Amino acid sequence: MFSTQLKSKLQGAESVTVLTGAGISAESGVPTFRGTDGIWKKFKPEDLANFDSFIRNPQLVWEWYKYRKQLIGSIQPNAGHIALAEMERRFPQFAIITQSIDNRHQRAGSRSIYELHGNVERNYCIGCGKSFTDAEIMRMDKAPRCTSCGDLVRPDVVWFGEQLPIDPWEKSASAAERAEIFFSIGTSAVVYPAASLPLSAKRAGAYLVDINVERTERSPWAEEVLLGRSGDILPMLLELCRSNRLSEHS
Ligand code: BV8
Ligand code: ZN
Repeated sequence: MFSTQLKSKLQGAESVTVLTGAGISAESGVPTFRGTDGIWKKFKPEDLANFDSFIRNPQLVWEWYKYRKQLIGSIQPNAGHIALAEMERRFPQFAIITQSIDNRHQRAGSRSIYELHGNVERNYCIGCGKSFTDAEIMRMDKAPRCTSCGDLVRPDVVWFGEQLPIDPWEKSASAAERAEIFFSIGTSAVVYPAASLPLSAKRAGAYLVDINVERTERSPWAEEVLLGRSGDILPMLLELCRSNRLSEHS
């Protein structure tokens, strides 16, 4: 299944970078955005995940996010998340850039994570920035209001038309530049600027691997396309990474 080139790279690479999308959590039961079971099917991105819609109809947008918070809260990291958390310990430099907002990489034990599109477990007031936990939010009515200034509270996620958080973006861009191997996992690669990262990694000399159940926009650029579920493929890739690497370095 894996080329000898990838096998030798996994044995010797110093720096590996991973970009994950909604597909990494599909096997945990979280519907993806554009796949066959995609959550966008029922809704349209422009209707829900943007600031103007939120101001116009906060109840509807909060209904969608409360549904997703409940769904996400109940799911476990899958074998793919867990393999990535272990893989991080096998390389001197390893970073996960995620478009997912479900916090499952953290739950699986990964540490070096850059959240490009925020995290649905965090919420903040659009007026004074005060943060609110999910427990507080779930107790509030349809469109949660700030207990300090009375303004609307929103989920701490990046909506369409909104700029990505500067710090995770900058760290992601340099993690792409320094990668010897760049894995693009479970993403349709249609949302920018995240979708540009595999290309900048490749331009900087990375060995680009696309892992997905189907070919994507990025597949033509990839040195290797691994077709299959990330929960099946990632544990097999982990087997190919030398286990005693970090002990040599520490
Ligand atoms: C910005 C958070 C500007 C919210 C999300 C026209 C052309 C190009 C770009 C644009 C354009 N018009 C507008 C834009 C910009 C826009 C954009 O890219 N739009 C796209 C749709 C064309 N981007 C933005 O607006 C971004 N901001 O550009 O700001 C700016 C600049 C300067 C100053 C001010 C402003 C902000 C984008 C962030 C939007 N927020 N999420 C929320 O989640 O509620 S995006 C959303 O899509 C999620 O984050 C998701 O992760 C992301 C990407 O989707 P994927 O992760 O790839 O998921 P998808 O379902 O598409 O694919 C899943 C894949 O998994 C599939 O390929 C499937 O086959 C595979 N799969 C399924 N099961 C498995 C699997 N693979 C492996 N194993 C499995 N088991
Ligand atoms: Zn406030």
